[in-house]
Amino acid sequence: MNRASAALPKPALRGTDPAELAGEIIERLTYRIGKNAAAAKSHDWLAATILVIRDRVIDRWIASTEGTYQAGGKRVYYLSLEFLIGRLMRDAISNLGLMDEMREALSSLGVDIDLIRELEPDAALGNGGLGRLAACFMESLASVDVPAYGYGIRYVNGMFRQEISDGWQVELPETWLAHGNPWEFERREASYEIGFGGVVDLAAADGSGDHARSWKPQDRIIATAFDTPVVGWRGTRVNTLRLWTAQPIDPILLDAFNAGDHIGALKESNKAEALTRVLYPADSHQAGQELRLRQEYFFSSASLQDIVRRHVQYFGDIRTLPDKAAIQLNDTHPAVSVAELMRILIDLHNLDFDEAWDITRATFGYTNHTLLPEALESWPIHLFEQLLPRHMQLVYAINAKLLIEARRQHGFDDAAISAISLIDEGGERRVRMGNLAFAGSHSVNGVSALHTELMKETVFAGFHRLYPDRINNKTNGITPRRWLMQCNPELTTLIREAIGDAFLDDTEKLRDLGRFADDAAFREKFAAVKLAKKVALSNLLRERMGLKIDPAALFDTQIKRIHEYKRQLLNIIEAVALYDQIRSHPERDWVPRVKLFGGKAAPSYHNAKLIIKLANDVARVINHDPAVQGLLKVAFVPNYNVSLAEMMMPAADLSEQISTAGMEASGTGNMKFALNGALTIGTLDGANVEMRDHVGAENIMIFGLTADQVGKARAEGHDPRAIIEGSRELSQALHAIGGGVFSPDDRDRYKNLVAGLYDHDWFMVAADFDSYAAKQREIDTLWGDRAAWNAMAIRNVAGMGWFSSDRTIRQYASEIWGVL
Ligand code: B1N
Repeated sequence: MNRASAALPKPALRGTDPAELAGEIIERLTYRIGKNAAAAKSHDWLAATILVIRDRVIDRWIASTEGTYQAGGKRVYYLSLEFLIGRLMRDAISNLGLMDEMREALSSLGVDIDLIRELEPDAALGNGGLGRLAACFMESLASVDVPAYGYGIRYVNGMFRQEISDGWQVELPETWLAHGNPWEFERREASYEIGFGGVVDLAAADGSGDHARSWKPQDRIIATAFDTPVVGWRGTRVNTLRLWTAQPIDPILLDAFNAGDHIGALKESNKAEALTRVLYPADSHQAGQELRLRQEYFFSSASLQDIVRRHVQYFGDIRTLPDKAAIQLNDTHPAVSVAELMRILIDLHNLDFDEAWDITRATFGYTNHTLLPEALESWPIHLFEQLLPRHMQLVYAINAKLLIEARRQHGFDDAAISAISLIDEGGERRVRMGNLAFAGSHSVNGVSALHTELMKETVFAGFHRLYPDRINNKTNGITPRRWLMQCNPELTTLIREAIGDAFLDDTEKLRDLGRFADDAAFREKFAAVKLAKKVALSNLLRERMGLKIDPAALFDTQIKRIHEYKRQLLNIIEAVALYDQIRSHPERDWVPRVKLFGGKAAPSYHNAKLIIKLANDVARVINHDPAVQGLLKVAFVPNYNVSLAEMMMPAADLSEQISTAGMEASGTGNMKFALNGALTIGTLDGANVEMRDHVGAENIMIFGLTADQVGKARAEGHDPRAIIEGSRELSQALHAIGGGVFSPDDRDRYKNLVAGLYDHDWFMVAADFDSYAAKQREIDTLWGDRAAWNAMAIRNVAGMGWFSSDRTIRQYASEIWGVL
């Protein structure tokens, strides 16, 4: 049905008056939920409220989509296996500018919007920074008015819920869809067949026969789209996040069922269901199972088919694809898309290889998010070939073209050839997804200046020699809507009173706040906002975990995935050293501190889980020791997620960004803290380097080895044992931990963890300890001069405007995608 829509009636646009909103909420409650106000529970009010705000979103969604079709311009496609979105209601209300109206409407019905909004489950379809970045990017794409689609998987079980039991992490499934999801719309017409396995007809594939039938998959599955609208700031534009779910072609094998095989009859159903069931919970680590590769191909193929179908439908000629579509690969997880587009162009659209290759490279861009060797994706040839036989052929063909060019035109020797090859020949032969993504893209970017330089020097040095213009930097950013205006309306109001409203649309205007650092009255108000956020967090932690903390203490916070390179261990060891010092010198003027930790460990990551246990063991001992006099508290906050981050970022005084230099690609939590007025203690790693440039070196606490020094120490061999023995503080703390002072029930629990520091200390914990501890004592002193502290915090807020994801997206748009 394609009727001229102008001739058909249109719904009246929805109003924004509080009385009208209240009336509609009652209407939805009655006719959609089936309850009257007297019987309605909090979750019913939430559902009715979402339906009302959703209508306003839909009005703009349809307008945006119509506008895009009419303009016929280029669209951006962001392919990501993770979108860590969090709650959506406040985001939608706030971006539509209806917060006051909605609050009033609900309050006229006797409902507190702040209470019901907490009932919305987090959409946690991601692990950490990479997934949250994708969510910030979606919001910024809409805010800066770029027509864009996000493509991903509609996991039934997203990130696991973390419980802490006897100090250990326990993983439980989180069922965010259990009570339905009012934000999604199934699009039955957007359905594609995805094949796996089978054989390739060789005669057909070599260019002679019928291309379309060269691959005969053995298994087939249907991908169906679910669309979620993403509202930009001030509702300017609403884009689509399209998530795929898998369905069987035959839901039930009736022959089998009728023959009495009731379980076998559901085989296809179960297979399909398993595919989009669960998010792999490994962050910065390769998830090596076959199911993961199936997920990657499933969503890549569905997205590519959808993009190509849309293009051909509207523009007719597949050859103009790069003029109308920019596809960004969020890390290598969708890298098989490069081979999939080649297959579609060659096998289904009959293009020759070279032409298909030009189109492919002109269409794709690839963002790298990590250089950690254990996170670089590669798949065993046999697995790849068995699951995707046609794609395997294409990978070989691409490789041949690449390596011949490198050898003949650039004189690459054997070592240089093997470094850029799409096939890793060391040991079991594997397909290197990073090299495939690099070769198949016209742009390859890192996520901070330092990370991008390291890409050129290390993992992609060979490719950089071959294509010196391809690698570029796009420093990450965060959306100031969620990470300032929504999570900290109090600070937002204070800033508006000081410098006006311009920063709401252009965060670089926050610069104007800098002059208020010297204004004593403003500093007082700024400190009052911070204290209010600390009180709110203290209340939450008391309710949730029975934790009692003093809001007047220095809140020292490290929240992020648990990973050895992020060095939560360094922070814990320093807590132990401080504990020793407080006990030895109770007469000194110690600064009351609360050390807060939060974060999830990959379920199979032994040391990360042990570090969680250690934080809890250390917390138990320190928090119960009367000799500490409450001057130091340590707490591990369970189930860190987006919603908890929204409470913890605004309440922090000190932000811990202490990764081993050269290992954190960017970090984005670092930006959220500083934007909310925390000072940073950090290494010169990732985006910390650029944060220092923007807030001023005198307003950030930098310590430790540089990336160059870490590289040298590792290359030349360093002696952690000598370092430890040379530091009284460190050796005492390690002695206590390793000897079982914090684990009397199992004295050897941390023996190996500590032995690792003496033996190799890959993450330079020992090497950086003294400089870290000294910096912490400087921080104690600074805290004593609260005027100076607050002035620095204000200068941090003032300097963070550049780290808006609007800026990042504008750079992608103009420098990579050719839109804007
Ligand atoms: O991506 C973030 C960066 O800010 C962080 O520094 C970086 O660690 C993070 C495999 C990853 N890199 N790689 C991953 C996640 C899941 C997975 O299965 C790798 N995450 C990052 C945004 O740029």
